Amino acid sequence: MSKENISILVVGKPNSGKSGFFGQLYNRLEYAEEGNFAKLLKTPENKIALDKVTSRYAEGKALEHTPVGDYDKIELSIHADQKSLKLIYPDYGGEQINHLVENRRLGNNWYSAIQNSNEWILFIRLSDLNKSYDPIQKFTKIVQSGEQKSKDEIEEKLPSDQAYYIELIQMLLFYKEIGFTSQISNLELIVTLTCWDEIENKEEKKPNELLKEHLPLFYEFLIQNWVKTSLKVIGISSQGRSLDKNNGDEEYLFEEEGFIINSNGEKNNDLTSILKIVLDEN
Ligand SMILES: Nc1nc2c(ncn2[C@@H]2O[C@H](COP(=O)(O)OP(=O)(O)OP(=O)(O)O)[C@@H](O)[C@H]2O)c(=O)[nH]1
Ligand SMILES: [Mg+2]
Repeated sequence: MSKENISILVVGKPNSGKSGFFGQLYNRLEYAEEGNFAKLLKTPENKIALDKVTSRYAEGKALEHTPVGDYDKIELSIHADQKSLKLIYPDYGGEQINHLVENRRLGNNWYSAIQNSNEWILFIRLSDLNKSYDPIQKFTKIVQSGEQKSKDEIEEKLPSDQAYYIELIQMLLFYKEIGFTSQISNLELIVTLTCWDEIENKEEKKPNELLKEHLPLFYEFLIQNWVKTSLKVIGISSQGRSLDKNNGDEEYLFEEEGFIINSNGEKNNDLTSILKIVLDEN
């Protein structure tokens, strides 16, 4: 793929760390330090969501869920290694992504964001897997509500995380009008394991090994359908560590927190180095 005019679409379920990532990346780009890999090209038109992140982190507090329909689209125009990149996040709260998988429907804004993108970043928070589709929880709810359903009917409504992500990618590819006749090489996919700080038993493991361990079917789906060089798996922790929603941590310095783990498992404290990965420069 030509690495000019890169337009990256960031996609992730609710609670996967999207707002935190954009807020922290924006801060690093805006107040770029000397050695940082990338800089902000222009101030984004819509900064409300980004400023909200900064003010929560300034108080040392965890972020609130992005209300559905609260924002339009966040777009960061970036300059990195003499190239222009655009990072796009159609932010309506991650429910829009659930909506796409559950109803196979997509709003117009999403449609054009998918059409105009030539690179995707998919956020997956491993520590959050199975929560929204926890079979026991759903079964308990059905029993409590007194609904009479057969076992098959119940199981039908329980897409596993693996099925969810496969379906999501298939839906996005459908709207991008890319088929499976040959392995995909013209659309780069960066699977990003978010909130890396809270992943357990990760010592010595590379991001792709963790993805394979936690979502083996989805991993297999990806490596079968993507050309090796167009698929990357990395890790990120934009917040750096856990915070509480109500009790602010006075010692938390958001300017110094956050890191990236590249596909070789190497850590970099410069959050803007994610763009180095996008540009295939590490
Ligand atoms: N431990 C840890 N927590 C994080 C990190 N990034 C975000 N969080 C927390 O995880 C929760 C979800 O993060 P958000 O960035 O709001 O996630 P989102 O994808 O925007 O979620 P929606 O707005 O619901 O779609 C918040 O409480 C954050 O404070 C991280 O790197 N590490
Ligand atoms: Mg959000």
